[in-house]
Amino acid sequence: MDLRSRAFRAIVAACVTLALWASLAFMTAPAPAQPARAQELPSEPAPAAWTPISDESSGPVEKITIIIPIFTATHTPTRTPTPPNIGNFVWDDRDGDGRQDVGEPGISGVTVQLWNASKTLLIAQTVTNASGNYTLTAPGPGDYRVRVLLPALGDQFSPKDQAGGDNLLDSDINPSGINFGFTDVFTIAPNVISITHVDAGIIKYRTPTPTRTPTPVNIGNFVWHDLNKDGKQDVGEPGVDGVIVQLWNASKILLIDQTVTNANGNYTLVAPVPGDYRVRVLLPVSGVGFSPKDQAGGDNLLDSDINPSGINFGFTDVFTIAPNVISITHVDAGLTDVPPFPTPTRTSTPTATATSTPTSTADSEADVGHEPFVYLPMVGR
Ligand SMILES: [Ca+2]
Ligand SMILES: [Ca+2]
Ligand SMILES: [Ca+2]
Ligand SMILES: [Ca+2]
Repeated sequence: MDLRSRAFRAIVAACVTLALWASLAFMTAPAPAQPARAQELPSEPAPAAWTPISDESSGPVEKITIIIPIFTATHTPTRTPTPPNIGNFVWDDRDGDGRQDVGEPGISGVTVQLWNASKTLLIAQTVTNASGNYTLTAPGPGDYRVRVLLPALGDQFSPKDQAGGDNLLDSDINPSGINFGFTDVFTIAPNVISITHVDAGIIKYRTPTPTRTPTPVNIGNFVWHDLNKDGKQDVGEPGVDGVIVQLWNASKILLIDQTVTNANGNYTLVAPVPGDYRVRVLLPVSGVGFSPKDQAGGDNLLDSDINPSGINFGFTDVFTIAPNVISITHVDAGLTDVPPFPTPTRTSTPTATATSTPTSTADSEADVGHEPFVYLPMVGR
């Protein structure tokens, strides 16, 4: 074919036109949705390339290079960033030391938030699960703070950074100051996908255990006539009426309470509070003695507890009333050689002596055991 032939030139012109139209169409691909733009195109001045090739204006055409722009979708292999996770533990710091100790459980239902570093933007929020764990997701690497909301009135945050530098065992929330409730700012580096050491110790408010008003403790209860003097409360051995029984402190310098046995030989003393005490029994009349102590094979309900001799003559040993005890009934006294009939009539009520402090019980055993004023009737025998 002759390159200068009219037909060939027409073909070339058509190809150029098509190529240009294709390029224009490609470059304005989104534009077809805009009718105005589409309408403008035909009215624009035709580019030079549109100039028809004519026999008069052009000489022989040896070579025509047609450059058709090719638009390919450029695929840049940028990694879609994995949103980093932040966690993970809110726990009940029962000893309040700021360490995650064995036996300190997680707390569920605690609101945990992710904030920007300047605390002006709440980014994410979640709630701890049944184990006290939480996960917040940050949008990407950067600087953040975690905030924890105290779950109940009176709760406090544990002291921060108290695990000797072990970030997995400490608490990271500021318990006071301008950043109260927030961690310090931490940075998530671009290559980090998860951090699990942002923890919060909470010292739960616990209703204080009400201090129990000590219930006065009753101490009793039996003074009996140990007929066979064996130190055991045997069948047929009666109680002794009218015997003075006292409650003393352990060191025997303070008389606390005093009473007198009833017709059945029973008595009750009242200790104001739990503590260490001694009971003292005053021999009613001259000639009466105490039974041997602790002779019932360990049965404290059947023996006598008064020292019949020695430095603590007339007293029991020290016994302790524990805080949970409201009554003890095993402090007993066996008396020997109790006269069968009342001797002298009641001449005086020895209440006055009760207030006198015996200065030295130890060095006057005989006197202690035989109070000269004690002449109480042995009635009811
Ligand atoms: Ca702890
Ligand atoms: Ca930590
Ligand atoms: Ca006996
Ligand atoms: Ca006893």
